[in-house]
Amino acid sequence: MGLKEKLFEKIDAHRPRVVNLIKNYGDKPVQEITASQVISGMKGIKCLITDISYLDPMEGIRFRGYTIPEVLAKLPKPEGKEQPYVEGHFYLLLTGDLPTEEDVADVAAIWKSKRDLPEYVKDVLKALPRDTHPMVMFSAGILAMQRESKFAAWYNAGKFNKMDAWDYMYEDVMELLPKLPTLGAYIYRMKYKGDVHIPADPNLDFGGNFAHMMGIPEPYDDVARLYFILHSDHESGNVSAHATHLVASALSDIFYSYSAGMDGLAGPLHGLANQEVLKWIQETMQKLGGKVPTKEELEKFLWDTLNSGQVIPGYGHAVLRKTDPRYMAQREFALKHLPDDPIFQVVSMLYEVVPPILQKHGKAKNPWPNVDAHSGCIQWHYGVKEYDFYTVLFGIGRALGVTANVIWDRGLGYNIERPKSITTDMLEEIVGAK
Ligand code: HAX
Repeated sequence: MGLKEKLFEKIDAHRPRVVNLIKNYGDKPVQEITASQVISGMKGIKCLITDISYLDPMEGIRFRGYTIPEVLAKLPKPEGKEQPYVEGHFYLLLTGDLPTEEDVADVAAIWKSKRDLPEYVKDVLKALPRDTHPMVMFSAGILAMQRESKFAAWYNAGKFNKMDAWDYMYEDVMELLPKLPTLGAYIYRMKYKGDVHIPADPNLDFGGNFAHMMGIPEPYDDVARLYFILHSDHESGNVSAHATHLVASALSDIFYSYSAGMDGLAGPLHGLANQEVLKWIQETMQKLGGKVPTKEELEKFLWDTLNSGQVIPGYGHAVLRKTDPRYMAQREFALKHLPDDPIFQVVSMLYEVVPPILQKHGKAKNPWPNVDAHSGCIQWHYGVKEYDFYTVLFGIGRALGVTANVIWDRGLGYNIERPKSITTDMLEEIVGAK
């Protein structure tokens, strides 16, 4: 059975559960909400629903119920490669089932036929000043392709109905996803490599072809596969996933909605953390004599950082309470492929010395490293030294999860999002503050 047929079977089987919840349990309370949750970014409010991934505080992210080590072990891999096909991971996110080799080959065949960028997208990118941020280029390139949307054309033709909307959203997603590595590599080579481009290799998969178009040899193809899979989804309340879902809830197509998600990812509190960690490590090394510091030097530097009121970048997490498995997956890769890299050695030393210091410091609820403590170091090692580009890499990966979510949103007929706001006076009155 092809991906689309399988998906429809799953959506159709799921629909009665949503109807049952709304019809028979619609007025049951889910939780109590406090004033601080209302004021402080709605943290912990259970008001979104997704089956694509779930973030367990102790285990980290589970994709369709599978932990990261399970996903990396169970998904099919290209011959002779260490990391799985991105195509297979998308199949898993979308259907909830592990793909066979044949399923992966089907997705790969569809994606290969759709990965060329329209010429007008290149024109849009070229028209932007060359010092434009790569995330602006990425978002603009995606938005420019909106004219390709089958969902928008179908809606505009007056044919919209809730039962079929997933089909048009699916078609748009399958048009968009394979173009993202091409768009990312095009931006990279235009901006940083003298506008000299490398054509796609028809024999390569999503991750392999991205590495090829970036002009970076093996094992960067495995870095790309790993990176895209690790960043694919993190529940649906993070800014990029939520923004994509929110905009799509207005029945905007995937080009509008994913572009909006990328605008959120570009913010310093979201997708920028990986470059900030790398910058901090490099500045730390600089301050400590331009070499790998000793443990004692590093410990003193970390205490000075904390005592001056700053945080240790790459450590702590709003939900996780142990080492981020996305960090561990990258650490395993680095231990095998770049054990002597000086930046990795500092990353490793930090892993040893930061947690006990943060525990002694006593503030951070989670003293363990998050994904961003590691990712910049691997990119730098393979020659991607342009910090600003790192968020584009994150964005290509994030597309896999957020697009799967939006297809399901349409499949299950979820409504336009419209939470209620109140004034400060009203909140004060509700909680008895005046
Ligand atoms: N170093 C020093 N202090 C830290 C800390 C760290 N790495 N992490 C948390 N704390 C402090 C907080 O600043 C807070 O102090 P105050 O009470 O004085 O405000 C206290 O410990 C409690 O914070 P928390 O509840 O443990 O953590 P939050 O949920 O508030 O914040 C953050 C989570 C990830 C933002 C936080 O741990 C942090 O700033 N870490 C460093 C930056 C970083 O690594 N960001 C990347 C996050 C990964 C991610 O989600 N990417 O998308």
